[in-house]
Amino acid sequence: MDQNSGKIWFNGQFVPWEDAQVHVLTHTLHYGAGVFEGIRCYKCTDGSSEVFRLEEHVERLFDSAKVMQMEIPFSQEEVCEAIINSLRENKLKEGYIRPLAFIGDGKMGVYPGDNPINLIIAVWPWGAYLGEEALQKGIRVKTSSYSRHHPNVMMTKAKIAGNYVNSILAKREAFADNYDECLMLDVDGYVAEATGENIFIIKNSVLKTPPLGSVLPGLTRDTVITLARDMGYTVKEQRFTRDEIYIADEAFLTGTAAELTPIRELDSRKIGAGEAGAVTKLLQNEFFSVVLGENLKYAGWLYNFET
Ligand code: PPE
Repeated sequence: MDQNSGKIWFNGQFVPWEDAQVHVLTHTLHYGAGVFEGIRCYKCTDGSSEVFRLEEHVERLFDSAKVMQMEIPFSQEEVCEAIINSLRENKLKEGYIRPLAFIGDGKMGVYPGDNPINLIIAVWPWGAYLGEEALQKGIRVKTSSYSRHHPNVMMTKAKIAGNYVNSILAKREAFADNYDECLMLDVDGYVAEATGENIFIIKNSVLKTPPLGSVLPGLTRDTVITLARDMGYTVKEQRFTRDEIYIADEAFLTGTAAELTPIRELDSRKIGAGEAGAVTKLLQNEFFSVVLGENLKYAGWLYNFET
């Protein structure tokens, strides 16, 4: 299968890919009030499969829905089960999982009234988000002319579809200038995150990442903070400016899709030696050994299942 085939779980039923359709007056299509998740399933080194931090992703989906005052008509357990069943139905041993809760058609106008809340779960094979080379060699990043959300304008703890309009504007700008990704600053000018990833820098073996405020509380961010501390590194959740990245030894992005992607250049300045840094590589190796089920210490993060 690919992104355009297989079965999609739609409000409790599996439907063929081509039949998973909605009306053009779907409320979310007009106003962006939908909440979603991005989750990865890995084929482990021993041949089994696992979904990484499944329950926590589903919890974040429900948290996002709560922020948006959307009542998902299923329980968190039912959604976890539906995700595993989707992987089985599509015979997917490894790939990406995209649950989306959205407001259906009925009343038009900004106030969604009693329009129904729908839930779909799509799964598809997805390799390295920013390319296999990006994982090895690192990416080129440019500071965006767009600011990241002010926490009183958009709700930054929630993964809301409409939040990504800001990301799309920024990503188009970065791509037009031939960069792989862009760095987004908060409204005060401090480093926030990238369009779909959190950011870390390393200086003298100390890691820094922006505190939660204008950034999504990334589960990969949390994973990397835990792994780094367990490896003996100091990790500070602290505000920093873009020039602190220019003079950092290393920098990298984290996200479910992007995994752990080194940054080799920001705004035409090489970061460190202009390649994936040594500590970044150690963390990347540790991350992949965990998600591939090679490190039993973190087995609690893996939701193993039989396909
Ligand atoms: N910040 C943003 C804005 C974001 O969208 C993501 C995930 C993260 C940080 C990292 O969060 P986490 O995945 O829990 O570590 N972005 C998702 C969407 C990517 C897409 O193109 O769609 C993802 O990585 O799945």
